[in-house]
Amino acid sequence: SQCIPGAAPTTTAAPTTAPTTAPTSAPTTALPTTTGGSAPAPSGCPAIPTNPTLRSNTFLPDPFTFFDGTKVTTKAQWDCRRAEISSFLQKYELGTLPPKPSSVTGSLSGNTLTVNVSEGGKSISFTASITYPSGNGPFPAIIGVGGISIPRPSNIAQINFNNDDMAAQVNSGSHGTGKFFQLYGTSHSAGAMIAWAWGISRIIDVLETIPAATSRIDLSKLAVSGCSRNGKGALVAGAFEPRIALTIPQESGSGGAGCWRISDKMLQNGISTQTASEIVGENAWFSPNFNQYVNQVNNLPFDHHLLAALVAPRALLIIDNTGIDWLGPQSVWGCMTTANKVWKALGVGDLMGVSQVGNHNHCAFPSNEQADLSAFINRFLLGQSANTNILKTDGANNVGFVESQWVNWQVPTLT
Ligand code: MCU
Repeated sequence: SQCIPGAAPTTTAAPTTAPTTAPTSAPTTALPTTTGGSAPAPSGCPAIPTNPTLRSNTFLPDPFTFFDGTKVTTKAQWDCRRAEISSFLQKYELGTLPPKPSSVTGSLSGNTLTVNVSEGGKSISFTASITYPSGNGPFPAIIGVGGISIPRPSNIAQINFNNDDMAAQVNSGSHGTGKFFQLYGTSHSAGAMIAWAWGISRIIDVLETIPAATSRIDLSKLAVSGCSRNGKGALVAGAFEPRIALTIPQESGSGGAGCWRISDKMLQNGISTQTASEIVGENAWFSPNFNQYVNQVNNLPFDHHLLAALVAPRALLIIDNTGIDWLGPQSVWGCMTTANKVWKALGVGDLMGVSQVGNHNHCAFPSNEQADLSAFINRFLLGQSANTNILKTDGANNVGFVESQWVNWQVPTLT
């Protein structure tokens, strides 16, 4: 099955269309439409380079230095740097996240939320089913990307987002298939994951039009989760949708909580793990634009520690599995503990956690991660106090991540 990691496809049909000439530098101009549909760059930010000359960096790129070399020393500058990272992730890897369309309407009937979107003379509709606790609420809710594989606390609602309906993920030929592409055209740059993030944002748009007494959903207490491929999607949704308070990607592996650079190194070291080069031949999660970078990931001006960092200062809990090489546990541990440095710099290190344990099947939530999950849910969805200072792996001795080989920058205290 394509959902059993470890069984790497025998053909790795990664396009090898690396540019034959170095990209040329271009004047810098602001790029408001690619800084993230619902999180545009604050005013006063330096212009984001639209076509920067990429340069090789074998380290995980410094979160605290703009592409032009300017250091990030304040929280306000981080908001600008965040917009730059968002722009680069869209441009090189995920595809463009369209802004909120001109018309988004909908309604709730029973447990079914209907979303109607029109843009540029085209329209789509889709539905999401909601599972409610008993009672009147309003309840916190977990948006499930294709469902969830974490236990749902009985006092929390679940909003089921049918991500495959929005953008298909059957194989690498799925690009252009799904409702997102009916609206924006089959040649839109979006990979499936950014299209899913767009769809989740539209669900929240519609819920915002319904009084909480009717929707029974507390929109200040939204989480997103999903496992494996859908965990990759949960991370992207949390990164690009600031109305989500808590992001919980589960066993998302390479392309999610793993860093491309570290996964490449793992494969070079003989570990059978998924890399960028493999992943674009397997599925349509990324923009077709990404294909030209998968064999030169050191040239990317980001890695996935910076995808995760887009969630900051909101809460993020990485649920992971040390037992499956294909997921890249070393990559995930190194990538996400590095991401945590951004929360630390913002003075909120305990809003981002990692819980990584093995000895369980893929997407089978193990009971020895329950306390970590409950701490994050209790604090960020239920408003209780809980210790969320959690960076733990049961692979500490074999995980093999040597920070000095990956991090060549300092962590400032942003003022
Ligand atoms: C971890 O997510 C994926 C992985 O990227 C794929 O290579 C594998 O085929 O399937 C995993 C998955 O989604 O399993 C359900």
